[in-house]
Amino acid sequence: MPFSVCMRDCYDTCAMISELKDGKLRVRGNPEHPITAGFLCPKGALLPKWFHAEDRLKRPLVRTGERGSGEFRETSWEEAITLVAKKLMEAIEKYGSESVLVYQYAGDRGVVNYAFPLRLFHYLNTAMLDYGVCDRAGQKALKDVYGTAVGLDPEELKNQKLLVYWGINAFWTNLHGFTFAKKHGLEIWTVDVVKTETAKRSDRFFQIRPDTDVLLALGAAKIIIEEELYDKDFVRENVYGFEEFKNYVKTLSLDYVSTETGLSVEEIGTFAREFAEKRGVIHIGYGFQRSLAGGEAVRAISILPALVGHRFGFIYDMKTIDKSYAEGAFLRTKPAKRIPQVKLAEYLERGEIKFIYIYNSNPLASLPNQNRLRKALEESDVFIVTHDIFLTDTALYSDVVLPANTFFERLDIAEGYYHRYVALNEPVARLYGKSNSEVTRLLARVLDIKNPYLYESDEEVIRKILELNGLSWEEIKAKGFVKIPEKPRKWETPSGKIEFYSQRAVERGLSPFPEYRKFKGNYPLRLLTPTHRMTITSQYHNTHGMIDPKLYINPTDANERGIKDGDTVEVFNEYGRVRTKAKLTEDLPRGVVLLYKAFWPALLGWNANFLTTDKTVEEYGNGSAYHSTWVDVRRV
Ligand SMILES: Nc1nc2c(c(=O)[nH]1)N[C@H]1C(S)=C(S)[C@@H](COP(=O)(O)OP(=O)(O)OC[C@H]3O[C@@H](n4cnc5c(=O)[nH]c(N)nc54)[C@H](O)[C@@H]3O)O[C@H]1N2
Ligand SMILES: Nc1nc2c(c(=O)[nH]1)N[C@H]1C(S)=C(S)[C@@H](COP(=O)(O)OP(=O)(O)OC[C@H]3O[C@@H](n4cnc5c(=O)[nH]c(N)nc54)[C@H](O)[C@@H]3O)O[C@H]1N2
Ligand SMILES: [Mo]
Repeated sequence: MPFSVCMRDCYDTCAMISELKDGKLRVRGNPEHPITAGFLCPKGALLPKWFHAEDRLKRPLVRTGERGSGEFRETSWEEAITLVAKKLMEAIEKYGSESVLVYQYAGDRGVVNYAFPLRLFHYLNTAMLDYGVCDRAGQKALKDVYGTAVGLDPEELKNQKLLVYWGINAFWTNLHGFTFAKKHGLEIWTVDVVKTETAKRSDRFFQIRPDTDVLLALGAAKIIIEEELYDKDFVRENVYGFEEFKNYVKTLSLDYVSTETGLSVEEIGTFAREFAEKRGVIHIGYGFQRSLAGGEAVRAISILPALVGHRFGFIYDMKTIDKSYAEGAFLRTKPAKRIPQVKLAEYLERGEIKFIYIYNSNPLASLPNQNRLRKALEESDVFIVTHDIFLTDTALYSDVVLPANTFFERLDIAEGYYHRYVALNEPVARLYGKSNSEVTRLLARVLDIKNPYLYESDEEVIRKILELNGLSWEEIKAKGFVKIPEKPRKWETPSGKIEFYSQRAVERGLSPFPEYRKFKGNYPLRLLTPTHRMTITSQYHNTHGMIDPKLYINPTDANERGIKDGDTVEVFNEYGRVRTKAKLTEDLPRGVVLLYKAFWPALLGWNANFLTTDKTVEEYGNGSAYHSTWVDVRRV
């Protein structure tokens, strides 16, 4: 039976075994996989529903009505590709190659499927995307301190006592990691603003105010240092700037930390002392670093495991294989113009983009400040091509829509961002559409490009990637997955040590030590828009249908506004307004409201991103700041 890999943008990237029985797809987890361990999450179990969905796109579409009206005519692949090629060349001839942008992201984690189309755009020297929606600020922050965002191999958790989930709702977003930690008897703590399902299943929960993570981390570091609970030998040998850091936290008042975080001095003390005693490791989430305070917070948090003697005592992003061959940047003859992902609207407004090719992504659901983005698209003369499995909001705004197939219909490999395995994905059956690499080859042919790199087969690319990374094709064919071996590594910082005093941060004009900064919006309530249990960003809304569009609000905030459970409310700010039903809950502190992220506006009439800010964390690589959004709510 074919091996499959769940290719969603998810920590776990589950190894599966699939079969087609009486024309129906069946999937189950591959029991041999050490982390994903033969069981699927509630979304993964419904993958056959997604695969067989009736609303899958079957034929290419060409727009006939106003942009966004949803009026299209069906056409042949030949006509669609010829039109795309013609418009692409027109844009290049008239406005230059940098007027063309390829916009792709997280829809599918297959190495070939994700990267191969980029070869064409590199070959044409087009503008490329500078990814910033997801984990950018944390990536940069960890590079500042450790020189890498690749931390602890989670299998090492077997030898640990305490795991802190800091700003991650692992029970929903990293179920196999959560189960693995529980199975190996680790004590689990959660630090979050919201009493999440992970918090409810943890041994301790530290509920803190938004943006104050940096203070909790610095306060805990102060106690660990001043009570001499840290690993002195390790720190002496391996830390750069310890004495300066010690002086920096000396001036910090724990009463101030307590007032700001909302935790008592006693709780902060418990955190620090038990963390040191149990030599804790920290899984640093992605959610909370998508805020203006996110980069500084990750920098501060990452110091704690080093204080207690861990070389890489954090988990963040395990992406470890080199995939650059698949992407083929070597085909360029000019350095790439990079467009910050969250600033797409700004570039459209300035008329810098005339042709945009979108695949693996649904920016008209997932990008912030949708009102601005949609207006920019409506008012610009950009030609939009979207390659997707479904008629998403982004597809609805396109000039040409190309049907994609699913990962059950092609060969690929994928790695996770939580564990150190690469898994094989074999085709099970073919229903509709074409893969991302197939469309690339078609386009290259119509454009009459002769370069052989644009015609390599999926298997050739996969074999080459495995070879370049020292991994075996035979082993992956036999078992369905291979482990990426861990080599001994040093910290890739300017000093070669763990930098409590960060030289890279200083170079970017930041303080050498993480700083607490207060942010204030124009409205009284902080809006958080985290992940939902049954979707992956916008995916599965249309197929699984199990979404939750309610506005969650603390009862006191609700009472002050005369809002009762189930009332219809309007949520509004400077970016937009949306209407939905209110749900009162003590799981949220006062001053914080919550909407789950990025459902399909085309199905719901709105989503959270009609309210979110498109500001970026500039000093941390233009990372997104979705969570730095403020709103007010009124009953209607
Ligand atoms: N408010 C708010 N918004 C957020 C976030 C948040 O925390 N709050 N989180 C952000 C984060 S972390 C991320 S990563 C982004 C993700 O945002 P996106 O990159 O837009 O991700 P998805 O919504 O998963 O959309 C992926 C699309 O790819 C399509 N697709 C799947 N497989 C294939 C394939 O094989 N080929 C092709 N051509 N298409 C395919 C799917 O049908 C889907 O429409 O969203 C961000 N948006
Ligand atoms: N079920 C499901 N799984 C997913 C996804 C999905 O959409 N659904 N998306 C995938 C993607 S693209 C990503 S990037 C990952 C994200 O995975 P997670 O990191 O788990 O992402 P989030 O749910 O966005 O945020 C985690 C937590 O951060 C908290 N938070 C917000 N602000 C603060 C703060 O100031 N301080 C602290 N300490 N906490 C704060 C939120 O309350 C939330 O519980 O998940 C992946 N897995
Ligand atoms: Mo993400």
